[in-house]
Amino acid sequence: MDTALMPKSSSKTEDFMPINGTDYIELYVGNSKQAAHFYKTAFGFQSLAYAGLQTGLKDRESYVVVQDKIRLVLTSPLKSGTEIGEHIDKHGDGVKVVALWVDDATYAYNAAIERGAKSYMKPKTEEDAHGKIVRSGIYTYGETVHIFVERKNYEGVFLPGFIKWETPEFNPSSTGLRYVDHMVGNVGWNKMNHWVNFYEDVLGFKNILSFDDNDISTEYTALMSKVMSNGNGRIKFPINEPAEGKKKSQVEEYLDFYEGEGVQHIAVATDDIIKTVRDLRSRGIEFLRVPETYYDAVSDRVGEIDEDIAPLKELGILVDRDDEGYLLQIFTKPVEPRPTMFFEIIQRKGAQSFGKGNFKALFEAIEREQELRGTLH
Ligand code: TYF
Ligand code: FE
Repeated sequence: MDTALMPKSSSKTEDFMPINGTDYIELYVGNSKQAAHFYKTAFGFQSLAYAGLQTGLKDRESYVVVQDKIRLVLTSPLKSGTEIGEHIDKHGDGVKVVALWVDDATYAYNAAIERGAKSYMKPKTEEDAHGKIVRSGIYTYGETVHIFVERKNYEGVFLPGFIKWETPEFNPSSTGLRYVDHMVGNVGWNKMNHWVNFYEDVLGFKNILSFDDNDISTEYTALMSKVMSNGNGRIKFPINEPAEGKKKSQVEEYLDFYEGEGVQHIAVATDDIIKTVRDLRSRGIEFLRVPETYYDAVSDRVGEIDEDIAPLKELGILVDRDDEGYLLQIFTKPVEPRPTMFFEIIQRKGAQSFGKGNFKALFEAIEREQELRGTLH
């Protein structure tokens, strides 16, 4: 059949942008060597790959760390005046690339560009002794980009140009983090629907959940959020925008400090959140706390769960239930000086939602942090 003659509705029902999962997340940071050390020591990542002066690069150095399916690339410039350095000057440390694993990076790029995406990187083949990789890229919100990675003909450690990074004397154990569950973007005032349409039109994602300012508000602050998911559900991108309240929305605070739109949090999944959080705390990771009274009502709200309430209360882990099951989640404080990016640790026990029942307690905890740093006006 001539596909040009196919009605638009039928091409909309099929998944024109198959994505296998998150490939890697690249952060532009002031000191990639020390950042890699932090992600190993505090979060339990392992050394994976390196590219920099030793591999012939003159302008940048990247360290790649891995924990199960999660790969983080930490990149810093080696001189002034680079695009990376300018990104860091403007935004502080933050996520530049959310890389998506696809079977065909040339097709993915052409499909996205045809549907209106702005090009970041034309399809490019990179080769070494271990095979070849094709990568291409498009812009999303702010200066953030998506890079499509095709690795079906590659057996190397990460990407061509990278060498294995081995640190036989220092390999802190895993904290049980398994995969990227979702990644949240903060976008500008009244820009949520623009980016919802972008993910629908350009990548064929669907809006699976929406929260308005009535769902997500406390007495003082508010935001709105829509969750976008790809066809197989492996990629979930909630998009937040600030909303008016008596005081400054946490999303507006982010936009002020990041000086633009960007990734707000990376949610990583574990199979044993009590063990993971206990381990992370012992390694110096700081988490937001809800008041102890949160736990007085938790059993009535979520019913029977496998875990004892005592360790959840001790560690500050939150619980929520939906039609399909329940979830446990907790949020770190920002992991850089600016109150911008943070991590969520999540364990799903059937629930595919995002913890709506925790929003109020969580946002009040965030407000207490805003108050402490003097940004809750
Ligand atoms: O990803 C989510 O939707 C949840 C809740 O600023 C959430 O983790 C939403 C907005 C926000 C912090 C957490
Ligand atoms: Fe989240």
